[in-house]
Amino acid sequence: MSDTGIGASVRRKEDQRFITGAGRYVDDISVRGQTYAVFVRSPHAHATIKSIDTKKAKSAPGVVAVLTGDDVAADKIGGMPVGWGITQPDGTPMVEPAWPILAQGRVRYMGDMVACVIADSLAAARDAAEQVTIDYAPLPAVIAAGDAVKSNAPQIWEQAKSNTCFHWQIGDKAATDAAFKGAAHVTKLEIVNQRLIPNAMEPRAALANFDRSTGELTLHCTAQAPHAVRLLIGAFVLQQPEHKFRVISPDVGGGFGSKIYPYAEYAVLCWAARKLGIAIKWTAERSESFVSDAHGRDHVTTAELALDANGKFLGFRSNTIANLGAYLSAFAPLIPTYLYACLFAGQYTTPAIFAHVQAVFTNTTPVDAYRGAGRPEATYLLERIIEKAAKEMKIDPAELRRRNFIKPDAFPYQTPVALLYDSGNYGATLDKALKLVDYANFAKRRADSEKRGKKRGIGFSLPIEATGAAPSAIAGQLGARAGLYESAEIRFNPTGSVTVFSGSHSHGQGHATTFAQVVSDILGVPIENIDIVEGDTARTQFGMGTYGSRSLSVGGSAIVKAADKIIAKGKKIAAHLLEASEADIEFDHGTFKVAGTDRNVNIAQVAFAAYVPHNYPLETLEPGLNEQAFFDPTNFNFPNGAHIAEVEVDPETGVVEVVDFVAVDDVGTIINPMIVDGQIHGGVAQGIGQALYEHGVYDASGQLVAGSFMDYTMPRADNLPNIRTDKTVTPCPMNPLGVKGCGEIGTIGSPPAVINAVIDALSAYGVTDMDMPATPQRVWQAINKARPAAGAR
Ligand code: MCN
Repeated sequence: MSDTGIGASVRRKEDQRFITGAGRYVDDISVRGQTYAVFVRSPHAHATIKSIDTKKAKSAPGVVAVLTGDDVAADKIGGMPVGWGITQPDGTPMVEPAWPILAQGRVRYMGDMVACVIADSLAAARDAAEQVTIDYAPLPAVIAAGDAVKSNAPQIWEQAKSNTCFHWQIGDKAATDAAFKGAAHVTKLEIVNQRLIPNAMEPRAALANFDRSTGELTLHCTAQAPHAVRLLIGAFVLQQPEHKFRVISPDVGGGFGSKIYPYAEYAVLCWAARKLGIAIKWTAERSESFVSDAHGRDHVTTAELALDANGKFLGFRSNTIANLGAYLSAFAPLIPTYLYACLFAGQYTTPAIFAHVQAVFTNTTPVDAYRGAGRPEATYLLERIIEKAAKEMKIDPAELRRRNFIKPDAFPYQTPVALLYDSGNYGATLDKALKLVDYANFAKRRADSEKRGKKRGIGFSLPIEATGAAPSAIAGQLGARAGLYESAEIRFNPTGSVTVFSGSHSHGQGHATTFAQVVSDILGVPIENIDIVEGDTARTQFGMGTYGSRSLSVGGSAIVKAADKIIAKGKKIAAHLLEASEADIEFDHGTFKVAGTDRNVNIAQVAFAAYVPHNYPLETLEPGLNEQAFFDPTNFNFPNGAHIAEVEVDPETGVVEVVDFVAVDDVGTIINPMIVDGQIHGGVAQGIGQALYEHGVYDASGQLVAGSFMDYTMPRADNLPNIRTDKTVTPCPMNPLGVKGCGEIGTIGSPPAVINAVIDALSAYGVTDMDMPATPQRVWQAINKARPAAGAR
């Protein structure tokens, strides 16, 4: 292994820019004469718009335009598109209500956009926005998923009876019901997976610029998938031809899923810029982000696990109501369905599984992918119910899981819920985690905590996820309305340096470093001579972007394919230069050599010959050294892990401290161990945030009361333990690098580990259940409902 190749902890190339303030984010970009947009948003969760008076605002100083839903309708601008369709069990399609880019006649959540004010300064736009007078007739609102399906619930969409967007199910119901009949023990669980608000450090922003001379529209925006934004907004909303529409996503300060999909603000800016022939900029305020970035999670579920007398899982069944918010966001239908219930086998051999999901509209911000997207909800449900079963059956929780593992020789393993797992060694991963956390001495640590007046608990979670969002063919059968491959181009420059263009996009994951490591390792080019270009539809081939921890396994594999093509062409050039037969040319780390001799040329010389073809086989070969590739795998890949949390609870205050967290993960072959650890640390921090602190709370009328950092608690450094990591490596057979995704496993694994640990700590008080976030108030209330008998541990 070279010190910059695959497997090396190379320092992140991009960090010099970021930590010296040289990062270039959307808000850093300005064009001459640009104007500024401010959106007027609904203060009501649900209301009819009786009238909008824009007269005063239009005549305010500096105002260029004030646009409303009427203007959108007059210009025949389309609604926001949905990228995934669901077919219901009865064969009918899901309900897909129109989502106009500015509200028309009715608002359906607090923050719904009613008007856009454009002015020559931000201050003027803000002042004028206050002068838009909207007469609302408030309507009753429904907020909680469980309430949306009640017979007296306010109806949000005429066509969605009982506020239901779709019913969906997977698995064999009859076989699962039969499995329950033969069970020695059944564990039941009712859980809520609370609403989360993503809160990327950089708020969403956009700058739309229409060039009247070329008819080209350029949109700078904070996007994880710029080509998808161009396709969906260009083709479905604006009818702006793709060759006249450039989307650039420069540096992005975190996205966590919330910047995947196109947003209506971007569509409004593009439409207005084109209509008025100007440039318009918008940057979200933090309070605006709280109400307008898509939210995550928000499920209520009842589930049952059937076991035999030895703790073998016989069957699992569940019923979930998933909150979609007021409108159908681009990938919302996918999250509580295929990305969720298809993971219900976990790491186990459960033979019969049946899941039903009812997805409902409510008067809340639309819900879509948030780090893990469906998979944290699945793991939370499964790993909570397994831990509960272990406690009820008095079987050690690690042992119960071990009895049910899919064994290493069983791969590829077909689960009863559609997925075909690629590889894994779950027992080895658990063993490493148990050793790392020193499980054998937990009782001693618990006794030490007790002496300090603290209750200590340990909790397990063994996550598995499907990453590498791709196989286009499978995704298409399941409802995807776009391809899910990735693309790459490797362009040698004449003097041997390399520019790599990827259809993916980094927003903190370190692609500039890890992708360069892959290229350097394969082609033998020094890492400092390799640049990675992403995020610009005019520079890169059509690509699908970053989500579902796919960039390395799908995008990195496209890079490998392009590199293979470079080597193949390089061999032909080298054969000519070395006057040898192509079949005799070997390539090794940057050197083409005639087998069995010391005659060789390096890849930089080959590149030079390709661009200065004075001595070149022009009759059979084109000049240049520049190759493109697309990669579409045949399956997902399946990272998995064993996460163990230890917590201490102060029974006087209810405060929970995570005192230890161990994450052993199998993410296949590792390109950069330091970056993978960073991804897992960040993911675990986010999961601890969900377990203990974060909650997107609405009041009954639909006001987002957790709408600022004063009310929505993000985890801080002093809330986190020193997260300890280790790895098991079972290379993925589905891609040439053998890699699995690592960007989400921490977020998926950690919430159940922490909550299981909290419940374990409180077991002395008879506590068997705890909702997230386990706030001091919730914990204190749980303790004080059932004070332990004197003398109890
Ligand atoms: N990697 C590696 N070896 C592996 C797997 C990955 O070295 N076996 C490296 C990759 O080359 C890449 C990084 O680890 O540099 C993450 O790779 P991957 O798992 O392929 O995930 P993506 O790059 O596609 O990132 C997406 C993923 C998701 S879905 C969310 S959400 C998320 C996340 O990554 N959002 C993030 N991590 C984030 N990190 C930051 N800083 N900010 C976000 O918004």
